[in-house]
Amino acid sequence: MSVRMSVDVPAGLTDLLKGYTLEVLKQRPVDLLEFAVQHFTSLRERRSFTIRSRSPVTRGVAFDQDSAPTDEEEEEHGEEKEEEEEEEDDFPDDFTFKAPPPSKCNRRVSVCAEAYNPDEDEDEAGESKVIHYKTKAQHQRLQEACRDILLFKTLEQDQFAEVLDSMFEVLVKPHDSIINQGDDGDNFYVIERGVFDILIQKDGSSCCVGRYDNKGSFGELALMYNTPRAATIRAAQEGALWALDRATFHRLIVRNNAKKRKMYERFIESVPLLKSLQLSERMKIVDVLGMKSFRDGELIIRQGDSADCFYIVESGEVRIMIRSRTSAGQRSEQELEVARCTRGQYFGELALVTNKPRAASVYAAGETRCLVIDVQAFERLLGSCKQILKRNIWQYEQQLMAVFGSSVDIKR
Ligand code: 1OR
Ligand code: 1OR
Repeated sequence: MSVRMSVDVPAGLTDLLKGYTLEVLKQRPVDLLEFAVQHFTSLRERRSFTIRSRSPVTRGVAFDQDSAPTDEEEEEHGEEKEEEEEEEDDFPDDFTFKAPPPSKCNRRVSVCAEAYNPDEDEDEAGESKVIHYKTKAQHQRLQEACRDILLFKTLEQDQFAEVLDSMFEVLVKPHDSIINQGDDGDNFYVIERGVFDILIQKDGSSCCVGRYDNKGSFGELALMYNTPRAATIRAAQEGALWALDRATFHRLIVRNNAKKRKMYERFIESVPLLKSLQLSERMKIVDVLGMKSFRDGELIIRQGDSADCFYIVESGEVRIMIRSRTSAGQRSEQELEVARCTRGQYFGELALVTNKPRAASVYAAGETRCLVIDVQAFERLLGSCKQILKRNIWQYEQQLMAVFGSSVDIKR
């Protein structure tokens, strides 16, 4: 005999669970329980928060902007809605979740830089906007983490705002693998805090080739070139990341790269240091570089600081200044100009090649624009230029002797 049980499913429960499930499928968190805590906490905070954010999102964890009300509609129905919200479930009955555009994660094709044309990648990108609600504090932390991310530096302001809207927080515990070498790419990650090891599988064993220390970003390669993940990224301690999904990364970053290539192709070709590289290698440099502008006299590099990037002057000029120490160990007050770099010349390579602190301070002489490459990309992409860099470093030593004489010891 079969027994029928009648169970009352509380209103809103299905949508609540559906929302969580969708987010899990989209974001693929490492820790489901931790993610559930974050997800539902964020929902609860949102409910008790009168939302007046720049983006027109009023509810929902991530949904298509089209389904959100406009500012005018919000104004009109403002009071009414606040009352409604008091009594309402988390999701209204007519709320529809929009699944992210299908990813091509299961398509694992190796694409080299020349063959890949982001302009042709219309369908991959999709046009739907995904917005992840953030509290004010979260938004501030996200902005701070993204301030120096080179891939974002050449975006227009509204594109950058869209990127921020689309990002979501991922909390990690020690030993969590955020990315596994060989996997398909899902997200791009920006570090808010934490130390992350870069591991490469070599001859059957895993070798740590570098580390991110509380700043930077990773996971762009598999998304840009549709290749398997090139390295494993593992948390060395508890930390927090901000993730950008593959579709949004394509729509905003990869498309922007097509523009960047057009803008910088000729210039990069003319940089003597990069002459020996193949076109595809130069394009890979363009894909990951950022651009920074400096005002007259602005400090670009401070002597003694630790190094995380390398610069090429695009326009203007920089002054290389050295504060020496005498053999008695005294640091001289005065900085002495030892060199200048103009368009096409590079600086900031020395500390990356020698693994030592910055050997000099660098200031902008007039309005200056520089292309910037981070240390990981420098290691990855400029390995074959190292001979040239080393030869030029030897020239510094000679200059040094000529300027200060042999009695002066330059310490950083
Ligand atoms: P991804 O999508 O391939 C792994 O996923 C990420 O690790 C990769 O993007 C980069 O963002 C990041 N070689 C390859 N990938 C690296 C490297 C790297 N460093 C960081 N990533 N090398 C180490 C350079 C210090 C070269 C090793 C031979
Ligand atoms: P960095 O990473 O040490 C400062 O950051 C940059 O200034 C350095 O890389 C070089 O790119 C540049 N002559 C010319 N340029 C120099 C010199 C230098 N030192 C650093 N940079 N030196 C000769 C002085 C007459 C000093 C050599 C130690």
